Amino acid sequence: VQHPLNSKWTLWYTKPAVDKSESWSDLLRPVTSFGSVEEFWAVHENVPVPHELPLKSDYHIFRDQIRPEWEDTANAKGGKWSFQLRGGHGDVDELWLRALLSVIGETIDEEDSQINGIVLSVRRGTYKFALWTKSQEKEALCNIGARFKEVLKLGEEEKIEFFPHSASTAKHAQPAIIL
Ligand code: M7G
Repeated sequence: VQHPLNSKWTLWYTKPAVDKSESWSDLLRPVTSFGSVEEFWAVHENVPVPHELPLKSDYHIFRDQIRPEWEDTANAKGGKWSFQLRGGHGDVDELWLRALLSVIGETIDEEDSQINGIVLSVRRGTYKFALWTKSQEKEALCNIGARFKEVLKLGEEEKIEFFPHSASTAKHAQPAIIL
């Protein structure tokens, strides 16, 4: 018996560039899709966990038919709640799994979800978690952000930041909201 998820989801992977000639679109690839709890666990057991990923790689889990890019029409008017887990601070594998389950289990926002996907970026000295939303409706964003902090087990003093995708090409984008 399979337990269907609300949506079908696709796991994408960005591999690290080996030289500067490789563009973003050369590096980003869909890996696999899943539509049930059982299929999710089968995928999870067969891909590397975050601490095994190479520097400059990303995982992206997005609803089917949405590409993990600012340009996708589903993302264009939205943005991302971003959290940086710095070295030696918490267990990245456990937090990523918690975050993932909250997204595919739709426990972050109940009806009419604002969430399009979630991204993990492996960078020098830090793991970045980013929850991508389809709009920038302030009240909804603040509720989602508060839930995201619970899922990541963050204390009062630890901050998450919301960045509209419209600002993502700016050199030093400032967060629109800090929670
Ligand atoms: P990042 O992974 O968001 O930031 O983007 P970081 O590596 O500084 O942590 C890195 C680079 O990847 C960007 O400067 C873009 O060149 C490219 N890139 C990332 N995203 C999410 C997109 C996207 O959605 N669309 C396009 N066209 N390029 C992107």
